[in-house]
Amino acid sequence: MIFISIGANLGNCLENITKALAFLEENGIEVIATSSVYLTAPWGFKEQPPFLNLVAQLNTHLPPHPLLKTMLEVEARLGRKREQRWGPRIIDLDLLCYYHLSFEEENLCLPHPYWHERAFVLIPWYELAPLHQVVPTASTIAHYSQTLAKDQLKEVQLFAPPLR
Ligand code: PH2
Ligand code: MG
Ligand code: MG
Repeated sequence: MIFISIGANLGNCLENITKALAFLEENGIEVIATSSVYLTAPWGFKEQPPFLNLVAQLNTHLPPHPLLKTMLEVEARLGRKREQRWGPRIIDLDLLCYYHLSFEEENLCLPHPYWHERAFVLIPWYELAPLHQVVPTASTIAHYSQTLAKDQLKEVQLFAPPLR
C-alpha cells in the first residue's frame, strides 16, 4: 500500500489540497481514499500559521522515484517555491510509505523518517488505516498512535470530512 501526507499553511489551504489531489489524478495516480482534513498546530518551526493536513492512500504503477517526481511536479504546478526547512508552504506532498520498501537515499527515505513522531501524520493515518503495518517494525498505525502524548493530540483538530 502507498500512503502520502499532504499539508498546507499558506493561501487557500483547502483549495490547494483539493487541487493537489486532482492533479495527482490527472497524472494517472489513483487516490483510493483520504482521511478527514485536520487543522494542526505547526510542528518544528512554530512561528508560522496552522496547517491543514490529511493522509491519502494511492494506487499507481509508478515506482517510488517517478512517483516522488510527479508529487514534486504537482507542488510546483501549485506554485510552491523551495523555501525554509519546516517553514510555511502552500502545499507539501510527502511519501509516507511505499509497500514494504525500506531504504535511505539523499532525496528519498522510505518509510518517511519522522512520521511516527508527528501527530499531524499519525492521527489522519490512524483514521484511514489503523491496522496498516509499517516496516521495519510491522507495528500498526494504531500502536504508534497510542504513543502520542495528550498535548500532541490537542494540536490536531477535525476540520473537514474526507475529500475522496
Ligand atoms: N510540515 C512541515 C513542518 N511542520 N506542521 C504541521 N502541523 N503540518 C505539516 O504538514 C508540517 C508541519 C514540513 O513539511
Ligand atoms: Mg513535509
Ligand atoms: Mg515535503
